[in-house]
Amino acid sequence: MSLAPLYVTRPSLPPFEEFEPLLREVWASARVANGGPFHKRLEAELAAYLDVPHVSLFANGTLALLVALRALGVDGEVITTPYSFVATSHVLRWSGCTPVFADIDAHSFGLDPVAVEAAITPRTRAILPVHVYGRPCDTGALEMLADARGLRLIYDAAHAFGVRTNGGNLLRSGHLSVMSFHATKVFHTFEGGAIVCHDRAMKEKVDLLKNFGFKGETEVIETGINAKMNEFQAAFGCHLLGRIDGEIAARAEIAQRYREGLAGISGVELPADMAGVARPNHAYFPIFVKAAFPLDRDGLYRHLREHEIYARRYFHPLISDFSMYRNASGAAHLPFARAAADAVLCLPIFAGMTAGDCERVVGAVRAAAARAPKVAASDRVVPRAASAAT
Ligand code: T4K
Repeated sequence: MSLAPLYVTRPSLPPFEEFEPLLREVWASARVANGGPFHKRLEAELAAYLDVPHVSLFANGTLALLVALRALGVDGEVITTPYSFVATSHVLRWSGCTPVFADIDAHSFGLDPVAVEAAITPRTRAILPVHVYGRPCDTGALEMLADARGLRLIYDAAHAFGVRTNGGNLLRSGHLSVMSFHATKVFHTFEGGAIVCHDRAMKEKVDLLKNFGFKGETEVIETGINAKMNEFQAAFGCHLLGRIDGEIAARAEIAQRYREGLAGISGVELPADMAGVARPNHAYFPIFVKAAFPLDRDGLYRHLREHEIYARRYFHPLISDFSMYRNASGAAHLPFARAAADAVLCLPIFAGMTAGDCERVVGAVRAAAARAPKVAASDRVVPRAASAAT
């Protein structure tokens, strides 16, 4: 009997009939783009939900990052992480900036402030860290560093929707935070993104930049771009936002089942909970496959695929290993990032996953764990040293 494929994630899509009235409302209004009523409503509702002063919606997170850099006038060198989705570095190159890689710390998987400080040169203008998997970076240390050295601090918060911390709001750190609302994210608008702004002046600037730089009907005052979210996406966002706490709670249940099911497997490490996080968002469920496991990480990845379980190696290869970044400053020495990239496997997690799905994944990992060390997987096992980057 063939099993249904189990993907690393599935977008939350509430029953279509529930969304249909909003869809009809947009259709009937004939206001489908350029800051219509749902766009305004979602910005306001997100600002309230996330407890931030202002939110500006975008067509996707990548464009939002580009606009954030432009809004802060960032040029020169920008210190960033190699352990992320490639968009984090690409936006720097698209903006004419020079990415400089610094290592991550092995707990948060975010930029290590000590490594960042060591990478600062007279040409450094900004720091672009990522809250990987929704795990907060050391925002206090990064903020102190940025302040002391007069640097812009822009957070790639693509994974951080709905994370609640004890004291202080993650999205209020730094100069700007940028979110992704891609279908693979905890909260999504199919494609989409947002910039969190701390004051009205910045919100106005960002709004202007995402709309070609128009101020009013006939004046253009910035070299803007078209990065606006449309009304269908915004309407869907309003709908999903009403259910988001339930979605995150469902993910928390899956995460707990995984933790119980995977406990005690030699060679499978789970990241420790982060102190100071009152509510994680369970955006991803990374495990780290270490030497004590009978298969290497790629062996387990393939073993799961044979069982129609499509785990993903987020983030392998490191961005600094892609050909266009290999010669970037800092790319040669990133030991913690490399160790994480070589061992990580993100297991399926999404709100619609059942307990049975979870058992299926745990069962497949346990079956692999029961194999004789480095033998049973025969020719499917790539020896550790020869593991191919894919
Ligand atoms: N910064 C960070 C740290 C990011 O992670 C990202 C995006 C960005 C910036 C840029 O934000 P955006 O411009 O994308 O808003 C995915 C996403 O495309 C990407 O948004 C995300 N990060 C990245 C981590 O993952 P892929 O190439 O791995 O996605 P894909 O198409 O292989 O999808 C993964 C699985 O999800 C599929 O196997 C099946 C499932 N899926 C996916 C889609 C799109 C569905 O079931 N339905 C769907 O519609 O990049």
